[in-house]
Amino acid sequence: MSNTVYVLNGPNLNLLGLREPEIYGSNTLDDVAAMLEDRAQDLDLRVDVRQSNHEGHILDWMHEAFAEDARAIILNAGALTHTSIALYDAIKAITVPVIEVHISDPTTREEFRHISYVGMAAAHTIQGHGVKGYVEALEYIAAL
Ligand code: CA2
Repeated sequence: MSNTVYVLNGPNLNLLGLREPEIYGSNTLDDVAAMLEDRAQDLDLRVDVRQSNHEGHILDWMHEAFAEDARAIILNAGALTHTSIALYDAIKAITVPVIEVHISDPTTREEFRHISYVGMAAAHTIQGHGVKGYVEALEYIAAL
């Protein structure tokens, strides 16, 4: 098994820190990548942080993580969380543990965010802890 953790971010997360700071805070995705790289060093892990607005890219990256025998996947699938059975199937199909992360807590927001297909298949979920939830997910993976 490699020591690489894929950190996959779905639709609109390229806007992190630039829009809706009252919900998602003011850190950008580059800031999150820097935080994770920092923590990964201490934990003897490597992070590969990616973002796409296209569901197929996220699916292809999950398959890549499986083919590369990655340590784990941290997945913030954005709104695809609440719609994508394809992501559910991908998580079930691969043996790489998937940790679901949400910056906000979708269960306290609009009802359409209350279902998580990702969460139905993921090994663990961290939500509502802001961007530090990504670092917590990395620590969780290091302890597996
Ligand atoms: O809280 C989260 O991390 C979410 O996954 C974010 C998604 C939302 O659809 C989920 O319900 C919960 C939305 C991503 C939109 O990303 C933006 C980030 C900053 C500013 C604007 C949009």
